[in-house]
Amino acid sequence: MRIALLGPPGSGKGTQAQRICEAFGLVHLASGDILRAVKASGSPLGQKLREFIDNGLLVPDDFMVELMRQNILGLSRGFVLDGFPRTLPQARALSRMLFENDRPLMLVLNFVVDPEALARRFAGRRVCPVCQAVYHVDSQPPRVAGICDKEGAKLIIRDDDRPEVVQKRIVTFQQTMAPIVAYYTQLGNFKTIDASATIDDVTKIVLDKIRRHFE
Ligand code: G5P
Ligand code: MG
Repeated sequence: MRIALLGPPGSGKGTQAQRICEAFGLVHLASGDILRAVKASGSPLGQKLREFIDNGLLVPDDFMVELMRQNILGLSRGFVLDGFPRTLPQARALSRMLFENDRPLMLVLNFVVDPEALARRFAGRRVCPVCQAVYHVDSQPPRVAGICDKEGAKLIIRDDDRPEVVQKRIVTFQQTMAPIVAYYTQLGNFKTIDASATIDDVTKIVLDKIRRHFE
């Protein structure tokens, strides 16, 4: 299976991608996680990326496509893309690179969440600085408050989850998503998911859609 998840910041792409990968034995490729790992390295490239990510701006397409190419083309298993593609040039470049390798994208799931639910998700999101696992203080709390279940590390609030940056990220999403949705609608294999419910309920909907698509 080769699947891509689209949806606004905070819509649950990362959370659901993790569950899809566990259910079907796929590799989770989250563009944001890959970028944050480079950012955290403190290298000159990491410093440069910080200027985009922490200000809610998109990293330039050419760089993004090359970074994801390096991560995607070495894979022998199926994958779930989370956060990529995010612009029409990225979507087209992805189609080209997968087509050249005879491994086209098989399904695109578009997560739609009402704005009030999104705001609640941002307000309570906490992440592990080591493994990037995602939690929510109410709906997906860790076993011990403030501590990652897997790493034992102290959970943090993402640098780009400050309200003013969240607002910018949502506007950026609204400005760039329509052409991608049109592109994948025209190609087919495009399904919309109402992702406003609880995490477990959304997982059921998502896994069910995937099973039906591939049966
Ligand atoms: P990212 O890292 O790709 P975004 O903005 O696309 O960031 P984000 O914020 O990571 O997306 P998400 O993954 O969609 O959100 O959501 P999540 O973290 O799983 O869930 C959010 C919260 O809601 C959590 O607390 C979770 O517990 C809860 N939750 C999840 N699912 C559900 C549910 O079903 N129900 C309920 N009730 N709760 C739920 O990108 C970051 C930056 O990197 C750069 C850009 O600068 C970007 O701003 N970047 C790129 N730039 C250019 N091109 C690209 N392709 C780029 N990719 C990243
Ligand atoms: Mg994410």
